[in-house]
Amino acid sequence: MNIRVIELPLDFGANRRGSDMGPSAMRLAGLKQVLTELGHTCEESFPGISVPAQEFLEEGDPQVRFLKPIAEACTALAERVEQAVDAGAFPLVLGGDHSIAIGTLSGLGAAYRKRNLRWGTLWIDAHGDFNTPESTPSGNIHGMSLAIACGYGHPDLVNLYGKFRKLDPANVALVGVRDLDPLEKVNMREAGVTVFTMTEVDRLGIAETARQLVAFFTSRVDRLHVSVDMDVMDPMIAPGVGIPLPGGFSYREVLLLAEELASSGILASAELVEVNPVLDVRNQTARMAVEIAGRLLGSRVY
Ligand code: 4U7
Ligand code: MN
Ligand code: MN
Ligand code: MN
Repeated sequence: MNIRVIELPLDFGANRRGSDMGPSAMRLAGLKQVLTELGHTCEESFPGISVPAQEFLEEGDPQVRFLKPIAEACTALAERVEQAVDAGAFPLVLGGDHSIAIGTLSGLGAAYRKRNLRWGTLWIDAHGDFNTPESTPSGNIHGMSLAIACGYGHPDLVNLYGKFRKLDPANVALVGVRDLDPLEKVNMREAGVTVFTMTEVDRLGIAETARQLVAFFTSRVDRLHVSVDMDVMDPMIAPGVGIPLPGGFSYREVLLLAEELASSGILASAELVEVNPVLDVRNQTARMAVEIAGRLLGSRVY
């Protein structure tokens, strides 16, 4: 497969600084070597998208902080993601905080719409990222990105890259969820997304959860996008994230899930976000992210 690596080093969708260094940390952790050793070719989306540091920017509306620069950067990302799909490459997007998914999902939405392909998204995250400017307790856009792609939120972001709904919430599943805000929960129920909370993963076990997720997507869509927020992991394994929450995925659980998704036959793009080297210990969160990328792109020991 031809993998096109697309970076968006942006951290102002979140409260804590530092996830803008995520792409460098994942490269340092050997991303390219891992993918090339699996037999893939790796190309760069060049030139990169340049993002101003937070110090140079106006926060603007406190309910949608840094809306303008995020919209700008996400538009540039959407273009690159669409071009990658057009070129027949596998887009691998590196963040950045999770607000960058607005760009990724917009680009995918545009690319699949013109091909008349059904597509869905698996959101692997401790959070729902389903807030709106009305429901958000923080004003941070990384807590709104999935809602935006499904058509709920600030019009400048919902209509970014075209006035159409980028992603059908009926084709969205979340897994690993263990912290939702009260109104965010209401938004998610209204939209009708499918949720596997961490409690459900505990009950079913990860093998059965993965089986059900693969069945869900293969029965509904032609193409699957996977968005991995590293805070889904247990902080013992991945401490380098902005919002560490106890009780997350173990090392083996996330890798089994990734392998099952790889064998679904419909995985067509992926995104790794919220790696924060400032908060990390010896780059282990970036190394974990690279392992996940390797499994998503098909490593088998035997
Ligand atoms: B992430 C939060 F209030 N829900 O909206 C919010 F708890 O991309 C957190 O998943 C959002 O890391 C987390 O600010 C966004 C908060
Ligand atoms: Mn997230
Ligand atoms: Mn999260
Ligand atoms: Mn919360």
